[in-house]
Amino acid sequence: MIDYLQADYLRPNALADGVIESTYGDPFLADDTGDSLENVAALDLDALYLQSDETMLSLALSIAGDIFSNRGELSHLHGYDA
Ligand SMILES: [Ca+2]
Repeated sequence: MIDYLQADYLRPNALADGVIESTYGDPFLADDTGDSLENVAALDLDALYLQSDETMLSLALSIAGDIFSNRGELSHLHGYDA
């Protein structure tokens, strides 16, 4: 039996809440919008943010569309245009 639930995982200090915190600063990468695969806005990367410390690398991204508007089609929402 793998006892992964008892592992002492590192956890971020701030839980993801859908808001890109100011601590991320300026985007590491900014991308044009309107250039996604099959014009699916939920796949259209707008910006990628990174921050790190001694133990963690965190990333956040903004996309042009509403990823939740594509419920039922989420099986293909794993590619980005960057
Ligand atoms: Ca884009």
